[in-house]
Amino acid sequence: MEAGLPAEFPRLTASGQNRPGLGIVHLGLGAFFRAHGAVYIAEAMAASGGDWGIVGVSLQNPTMRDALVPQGCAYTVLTLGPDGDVPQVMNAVQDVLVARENPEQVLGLLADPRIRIVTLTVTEKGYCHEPSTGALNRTHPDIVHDIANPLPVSALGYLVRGMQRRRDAGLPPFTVMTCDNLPENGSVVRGVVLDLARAIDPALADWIKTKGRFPSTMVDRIVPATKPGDIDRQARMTGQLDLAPVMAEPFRQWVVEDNFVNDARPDLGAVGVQLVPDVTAFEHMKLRMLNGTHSSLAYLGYLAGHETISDAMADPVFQAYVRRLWANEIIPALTPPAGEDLNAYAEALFKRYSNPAIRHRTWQIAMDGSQKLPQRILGTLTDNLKAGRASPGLILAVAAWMRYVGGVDEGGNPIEVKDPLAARLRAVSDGQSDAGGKVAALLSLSEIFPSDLARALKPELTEAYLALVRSGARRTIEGGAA
Ligand code: CS2
Repeated sequence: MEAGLPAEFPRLTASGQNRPGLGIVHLGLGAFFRAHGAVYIAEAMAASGGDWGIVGVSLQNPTMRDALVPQGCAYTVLTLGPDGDVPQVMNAVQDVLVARENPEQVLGLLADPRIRIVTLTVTEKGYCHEPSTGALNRTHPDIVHDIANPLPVSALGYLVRGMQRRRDAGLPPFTVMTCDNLPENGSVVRGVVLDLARAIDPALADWIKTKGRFPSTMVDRIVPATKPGDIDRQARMTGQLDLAPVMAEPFRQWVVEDNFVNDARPDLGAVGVQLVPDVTAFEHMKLRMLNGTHSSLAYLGYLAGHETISDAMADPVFQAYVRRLWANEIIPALTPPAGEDLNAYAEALFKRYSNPAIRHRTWQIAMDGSQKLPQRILGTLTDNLKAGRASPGLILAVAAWMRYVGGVDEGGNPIEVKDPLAARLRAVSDGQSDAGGKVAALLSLSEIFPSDLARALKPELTEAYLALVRSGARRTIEGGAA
């Protein structure tokens, strides 16, 4: 047992009740899926039966397996609401594998006829695509590796080689259901899977194209990374030690395109999942209204010294800023999905962000900005430019990202920038001495910024960047420009 853990509590164990048969492999088992998709799937099995037990796969890191397997893969979801914390022990996960340790075992499982769905949360960068175009990055080292080797390293490699084994065994493909925050995420994963399959075996690409199903999904629940103190808190609350609890807000939503191989899926409709023919409008609403403002609050909030989103939301300057973003810049560029009122959605987000029990660090959300900005912020900026609508708040957010990736905060302290392009971003920014040069150099990264948008944004972005350097994030927002 690690030092400092509450050793007086017995370890959580899986309940003795009948466990479901296997049906799903999940690639990238982290906190989010365990508090979102896995909860819905467990509830769907409880409501309507079906064998949809989940095997989680970590691609690289054994930490999740090492925490979960000794406790029978059970874990606690602690819902942190205004009325207190509510623990719920989940038993839907049946096993956890580490792909890097045993790729053959993972491929064998993907070719198992019991597996009918592969779900994914591998974050934006896990799709090895160019965020601005959606095309597979054929020079990505993992993709170069997976084209040349039958034992893959990337999530996409596992999907393609898993499909290959199923085709060779005369089985139908599994449905690929991505749960990552990308627009038209089903089309994105379908596109990169087909690109990779074509490079490996063109006939396989045709087979996947005809028989494969890649439903798009909109996923939503705020689930900050579990912190060491959370383990202690969970143990004191339930009397059992869980080395992998997850902390989540009460709200959750899942909108799924009803498009599965042989219609085989858990009875998600029975537990509040919205099954629809087209998810696009829901994805745009969520990615722009939630994730777009999350990222804006993350960069500006971090620079202003706010550790979490709820800290930023306790600051009236940030409250007014986020309300202006929704009202003046984001909502006017959206088409509401059927049954949604965007003003009410914004009001609900305001309350969700303000929940002080959720300690969601601005630093965590600031991660991987190069992969997030296009769908969260740049799409709205493009639409606003076309409509002749001003976007001072979102432009300030992009300027704050530029400041942030420069790697030095407003007090002159280093920032630990986590991003697949971190080294390049830093070099590009350091290579220029003045604000105009830095902004222009960062805008020239075509995998993030389409060239038309870059050209149009440059003057205002340079102004905003200069204001951040001169006055700091909080005073710049307060000064009213944004
Ligand atoms: C956040 C999301 O970390 C981030 O970038 O914006 O994880 C966000 O909390 C979820 O998408 C909420 O559904």
